[in-house]
Amino acid sequence: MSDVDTGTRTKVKVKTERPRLHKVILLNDDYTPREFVVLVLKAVFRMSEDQALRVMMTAHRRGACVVAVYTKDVAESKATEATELGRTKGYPLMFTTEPEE
Ligand code: TYC
Repeated sequence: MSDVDTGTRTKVKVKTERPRLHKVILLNDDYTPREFVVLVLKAVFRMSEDQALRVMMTAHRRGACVVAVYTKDVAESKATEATELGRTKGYPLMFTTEPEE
């Protein structure tokens, strides 16, 4: 039996989507010293003194500031590491994460 070739082909298109990035957000509080926030931003997020000061002051004035964006795993581990640094000193310093739109 001979099959009829309709000339129809199914093309498989491979679509690779980039992983969604997650923001690390610094939250303001009334107790953590400004210099300590700057120190943590420099140590964990490799910021310069200048960058760290700007981010700290933005969170201080507006309540929160986006620190950086990373893949989910990196964002979560950096937020935890930075929050832990505050805890070791008894400060309520808080970093959270959220997915980028
Ligand atoms: N508001 C704190 C103070 O006046 C400093 C501070 C800034 C704390 C930013 C947290 O995310 C923060 N000592």
